[in-house]
Amino acid sequence: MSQQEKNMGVYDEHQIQVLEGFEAVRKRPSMYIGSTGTRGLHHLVFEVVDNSIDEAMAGYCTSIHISINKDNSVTVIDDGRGIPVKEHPQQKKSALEVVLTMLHAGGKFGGHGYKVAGGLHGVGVSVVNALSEWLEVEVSRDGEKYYQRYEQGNLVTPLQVTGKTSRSGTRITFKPDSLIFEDITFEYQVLAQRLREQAFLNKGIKITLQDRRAKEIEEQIYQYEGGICSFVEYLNKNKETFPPEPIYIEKEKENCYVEVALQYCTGFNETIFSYANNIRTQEGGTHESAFKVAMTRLINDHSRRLGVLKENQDNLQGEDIREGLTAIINVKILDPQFEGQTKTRLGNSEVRGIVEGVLLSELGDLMEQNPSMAKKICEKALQASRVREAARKARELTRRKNALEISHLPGKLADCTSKDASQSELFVVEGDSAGGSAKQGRDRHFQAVLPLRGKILNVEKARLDKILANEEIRSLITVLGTGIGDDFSIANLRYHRIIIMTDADVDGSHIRTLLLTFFFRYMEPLISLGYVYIAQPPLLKITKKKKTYYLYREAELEGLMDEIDRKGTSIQRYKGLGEMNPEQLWETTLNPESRAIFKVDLQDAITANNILSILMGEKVEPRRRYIEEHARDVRNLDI
Ligand code: 0RA
Repeated sequence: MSQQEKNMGVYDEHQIQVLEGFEAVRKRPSMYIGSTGTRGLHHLVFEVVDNSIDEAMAGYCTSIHISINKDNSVTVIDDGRGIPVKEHPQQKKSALEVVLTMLHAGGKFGGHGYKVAGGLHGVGVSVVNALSEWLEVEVSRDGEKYYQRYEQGNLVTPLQVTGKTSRSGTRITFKPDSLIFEDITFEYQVLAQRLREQAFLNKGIKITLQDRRAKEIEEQIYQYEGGICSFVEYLNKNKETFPPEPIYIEKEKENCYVEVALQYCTGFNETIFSYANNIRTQEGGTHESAFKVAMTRLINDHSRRLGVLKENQDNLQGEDIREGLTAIINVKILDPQFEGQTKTRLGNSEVRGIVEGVLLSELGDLMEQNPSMAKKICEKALQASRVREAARKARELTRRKNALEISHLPGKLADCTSKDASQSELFVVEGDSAGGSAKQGRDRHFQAVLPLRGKILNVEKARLDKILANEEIRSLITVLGTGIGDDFSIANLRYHRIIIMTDADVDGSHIRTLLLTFFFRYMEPLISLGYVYIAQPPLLKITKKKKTYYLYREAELEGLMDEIDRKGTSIQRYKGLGEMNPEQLWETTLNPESRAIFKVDLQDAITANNILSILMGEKVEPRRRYIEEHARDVRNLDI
């Protein structure tokens, strides 16, 4: 960032705008952080870290350190400017206190510099403060160290000078309030994943994540000089790729920073992640569509020029050009507008022309300088267009068939009586015997069961025409009612909960992964709109006299045995769903009152993408290694 822009973004106490107090936050936490479950809990950390990242984007912070402490409190340390501490002119208290106690105060709405403040985050550190049992802040600024402590958002230790310092920065430690959150246990992987992503998006920044809860401290450092190029390499880790190094473009134009990295794989899938001000724009937007438009134009122009496309041939289509493409589009703008159902579509119209212009000139130059690479891309797109034509014919065939079959859903489906999709659940069950128990055990008013025989086709490796020829996939598509790919329509979805129910073993994980791959590739909105769930059947049943306990994790056994007297207990280990009778299945896995199910979260799409390509891709060695490493910890295969 230029010096001029740095100056433009100089904040002081005066610019902090105060909007309102925060009593409401503790009453209705979900309004501010989405939920009081795991997602909301981790959101607290991201909220604080986002502020540090803002400092980095403004050019003042190079390093962020996050630690999960023994008591489940979290410490975030950065070397930014430090939150201002002087008296706020209107509020008559220190700016630090304003930032920590007033909603939306923090200079974020001052309109200077690229800010994370988006539709999802940017509620402010004050919300973290309000939802913490306690929070301590230490600011290093102007040669001094300052300290404050809050409890449930109330100031208990007013601003103190605690010493001298030659550095600057902010250190915040907070402990989530267990009165607010269902469970205050942080998950290392959830934090790791998003912090890694942030490190990719802000090249050079050093993000350290430390877990101090175990005897041996776990620590990982995320720092990528290659930025989003490293991100593309990470996504393509186990794939065959070209060109050998991702293509990289970076330009700042009219207060808009544009950065794109891309690389092709020999496979068929399109993996495009776009971001605006470090927020993943799941629903795309002007930056992403500009990227697609520019790519389509460039590849068509070059295909003509290089003679790959003859005069009498039609233009290549966007989807052909993007087959096998992995790309990251990262823009940073002053005033991002987020739109759409999940507020993850960038709406700023000025971005369209800027991104398109940058790509046409920069990527155009690169392709001209490297005609052999350009030719390879053009030829791959041409090949894709030929196959698309073949697949279209195959699809028309299935569509016609479906039209005939629509009146009778597949015979193995045990449908529910309710016709109200919002009330209905579909259990997709591994194997006929478990399917039988589920059919008997369910509440047929709102629960439908579709048993799947054996493993469904590996959709990562197969093309559309083959996928559609597969019996299990076809019945799944018919039962869900939505269609797939471009024909997908959420309005026709017949169940608002699709619950994948597989055994708690490696085979079960595999089937679950296959199903998720299929949803992820061909019915993505099902996942992003939160309709897909994973059932968690118990591993163990402990009986003592008349009492029954179901355990979902091996690790819980010891705790339970310490609690109850070991004498006279019997332990049953479930090898599969098939071993449960209908009543047990109802109690543990079907009954909404007592079952454990997880919503599948597309925030994990990046992890999913990697796990999927490891498990399903062409290279055998990483798959073997992955399965060996995770065979004992089946939960890790959850996506
Ligand atoms: C308000 C104004 C300024 C910085 C910050 C807040 C700030 C907040 C956090 C939260 C974690 N780390 C942070 N670092 C900075 C601008 C400061 C200035 O003008 O000097």
